[in-house]
Amino acid sequence: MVIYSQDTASFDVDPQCGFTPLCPDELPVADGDAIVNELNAQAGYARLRLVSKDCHPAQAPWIATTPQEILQPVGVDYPDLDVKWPAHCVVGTRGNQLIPGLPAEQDYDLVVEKGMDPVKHPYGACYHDLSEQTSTGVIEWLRDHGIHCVVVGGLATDFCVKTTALQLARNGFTVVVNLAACRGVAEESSAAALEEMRQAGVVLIAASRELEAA
Ligand code: VGL
Repeated sequence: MVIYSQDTASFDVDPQCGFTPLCPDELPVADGDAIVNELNAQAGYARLRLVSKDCHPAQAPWIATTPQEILQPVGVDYPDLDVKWPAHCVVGTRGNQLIPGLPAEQDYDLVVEKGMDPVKHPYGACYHDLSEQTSTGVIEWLRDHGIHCVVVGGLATDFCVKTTALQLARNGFTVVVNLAACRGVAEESSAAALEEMRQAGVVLIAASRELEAA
């Protein structure tokens, strides 16, 4: 795939220790820390590089207190929450930090924080809520910077990467998901995510070697 770096951004979606085996008590995605080289490689094709971060509070209604609660619905009292998850990526903890080997936060062109509000647990990086009412500013920022194409990688394929890619595609960007720069929570939902992204017009590539600079 030919990439015009001038109008392309590389988007590292939630590449945080809390989604890797480095933090086994959080939400470890198998091999989640193995995405670093591919994220760094895809960024070489883009003029701008941004990163999103889950920045969760230590206590929230969506946090499962027992393993049995994981993936159970939070309940009707919280219209902007869906299911429960283990606590992860809490501000001020190691889980919140970027995976070692990625740039320091200040070296990204934009850092997008999400998930701070305890009654909201968004997956996509473009909106602060599941209902997509409140923008995080990513879409506006990309437009303001003349970006038309976004190369996406990160964690996890079946949740935050998928939702972010779909949001960008719906907003008119050409979206390329670099599968070598992603890992999923579960096999079945990751396969379904790939299909959903493909149907939305997202381009799936196996690895950054499929990119060609122009
Ligand atoms: C994620 C599940 C729960 C993700 C975040 O980053 O994909 N998945 N919270």
